[in-house]
Amino acid sequence: MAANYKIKTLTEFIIERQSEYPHAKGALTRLLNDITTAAKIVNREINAAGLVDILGYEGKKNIQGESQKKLDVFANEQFIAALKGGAECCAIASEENEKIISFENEFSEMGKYVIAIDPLDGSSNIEANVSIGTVFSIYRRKTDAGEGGKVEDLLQPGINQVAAGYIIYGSSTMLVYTTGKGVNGFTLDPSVGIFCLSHPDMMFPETGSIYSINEGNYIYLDECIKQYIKYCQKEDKKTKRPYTSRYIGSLVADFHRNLIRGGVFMYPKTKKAPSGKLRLLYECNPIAFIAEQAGGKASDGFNRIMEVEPEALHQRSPLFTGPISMVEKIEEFIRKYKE
Ligand code: P6P
Repeated sequence: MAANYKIKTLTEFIIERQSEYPHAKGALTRLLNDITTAAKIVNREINAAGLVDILGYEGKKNIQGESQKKLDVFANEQFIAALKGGAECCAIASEENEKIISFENEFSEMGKYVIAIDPLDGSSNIEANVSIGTVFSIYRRKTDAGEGGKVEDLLQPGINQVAAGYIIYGSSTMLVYTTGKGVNGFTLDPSVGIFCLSHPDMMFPETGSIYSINEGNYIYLDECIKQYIKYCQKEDKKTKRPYTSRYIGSLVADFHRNLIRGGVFMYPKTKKAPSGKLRLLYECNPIAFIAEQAGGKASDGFNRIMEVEPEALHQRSPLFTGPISMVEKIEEFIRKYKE
């Protein structure tokens, strides 16, 4: 007799929680549905990428000066199209575009939300078949409705996020998101194209034994981070050290593994990247919102990531995120060995 259990779909889950957001009147629900619609299309192409000629470089460079892979461009186009057509969003800041994309049509101009998005983070891993991801933040617009969104609608501190999430395109495709009342994970059933609740109420373990950093940057790191890495590698039965080093070079994949198994992710400033590498708006802030809602912490080494006031769309920030105790230990080293 098959277990008679009820799978909860993302749509059912959002509707069930709708009562927690009376002011949203379904708009947030529609926004999240727009995002997951685009994610399903991107997922299909990623899974097919090995089969069709969609790998390889589009021949252009994005505003980061990085060669754009066709999937980057494709993913960016899908999320922009879905959000533009959804009429809830009046502007987007995307990693792939230097300026904001303001939606100037009669429906979108009445949209109350703006989105910061990295449509396909870690895309340099595509041909290595390593998990990659989409990362997004949702904010309420600050400017009055009636025209397309403005850059000031996007330059908001992370504490103003209404929702944030990531989609990880891996051995299974998952959506993990928060609206400020916990973190929930949904796994895509590709046979029917439905995201089903698979990881309710996700929380970091109290502490962890994984540290994630690109140790290839060792010679470019500040002394405090070198000392912390040595701390991780020292034996101590009480704190389960030496820790295990796990780093895949794809933020969403590294963060997701650490959220599930307990570990700290670090992308500090280096001599090569004096402000860190990761982008505040569409990488650090959404990850920070999820981390905090999962009982963890996200800092730039000195400040809570979500309290940093953005000054530019693509500004970078150092990022340390994971269980509170692990992030605080790093901050202790940063204070102790500050140069
Ligand atoms: P590095 C991918 O390019 C990315 O933006 C993040 O997904 C990832 O965490 C980081 O860069 C990896 O950078 O310098 O270690 O290769």
